[in-house]
Amino acid sequence: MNTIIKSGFLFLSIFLFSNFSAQTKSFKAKVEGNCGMCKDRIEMAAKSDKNVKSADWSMSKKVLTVSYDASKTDKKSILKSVAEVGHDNEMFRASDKVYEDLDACCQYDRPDNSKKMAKNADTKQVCELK
Ligand SMILES: [Cu+2]
Repeated sequence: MNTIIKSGFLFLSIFLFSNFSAQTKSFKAKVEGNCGMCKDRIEMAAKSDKNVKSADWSMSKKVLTVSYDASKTDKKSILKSVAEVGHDNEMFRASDKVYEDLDACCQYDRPDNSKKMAKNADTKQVCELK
């Protein structure tokens, strides 16, 4: 009887622990882009983080919805990966070089982020928008 209770507690604590350690959260973020190729590129970039469970970019709304393990990664790091492949978003601006290397159909109208950009922002690098 005692062992059954003990193993029951053990099972319960493992169950609770695994539930606590995997904190699935989600966010929506504005991400610039144009076409189906952009959609693939944006979603691939988000999913390159293995702690991202799902990523879906809406072409009509220009909004990326991500669900991720909040104990291992965060919105900032995911959106940085998205900017690194050329897509400006609400937290980061892609480098001019990467943007210019996108296919012509993917070169979305760039939002004017000049006011938000750091003064000495290097256009060869991803820039965090303040
Ligand atoms: Cu595109």
